[in-house]
Amino acid sequence: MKQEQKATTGIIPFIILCLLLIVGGGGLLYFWLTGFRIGNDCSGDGLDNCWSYFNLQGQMTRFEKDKNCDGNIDYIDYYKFSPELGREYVFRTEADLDVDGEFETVSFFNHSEKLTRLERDSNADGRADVISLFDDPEKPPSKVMYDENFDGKFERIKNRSEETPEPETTGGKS
Ligand SMILES: [Ca+2]
Ligand SMILES: [Ca+2]
Ligand SMILES: [Ca+2]
Ligand SMILES: [Ca+2]
Repeated sequence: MKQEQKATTGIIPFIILCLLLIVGGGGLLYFWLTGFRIGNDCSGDGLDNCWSYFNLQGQMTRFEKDKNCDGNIDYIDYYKFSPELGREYVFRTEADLDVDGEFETVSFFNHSEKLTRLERDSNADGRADVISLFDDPEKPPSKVMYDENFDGKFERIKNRSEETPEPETTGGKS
């Protein structure tokens, strides 16, 4: 009987230790998944309206901003660490330019943080309907695709090089 009691009392600290490990591990997992964030007052009104997110390695993963200070985030930069560059770089930006709560404008950047692709959801159905591709950010887009009837298919495609109209094709030799 006495031996049994001893065994039980010995098990309780072990259970507590396990629980602490689970809670601590859960906390670490939470930080690993969500990272930690630092708020900043970018507008000078005394309230935080910019937030930087970091992962456990201390690398920046996201930067959020409430540009018009209405309490809702309307601009997000996504960062990725590049071992070649030895630092984080912005590879994607989402913006709610018309501040209606929907991030309708998405920009994609290459390793040199140059714009390569711009997507716009103009009818707020959650699907991009104008896609612009850039080979040189200094120049107008090399290709623009339009989904004018919002069915998910891009029926109109405009190439920058297509300044001259395509030669007319005839239905066949007569
Ligand atoms: Ca806002
Ligand atoms: Ca919007
Ligand atoms: Ca759309
Ligand atoms: Ca379409």
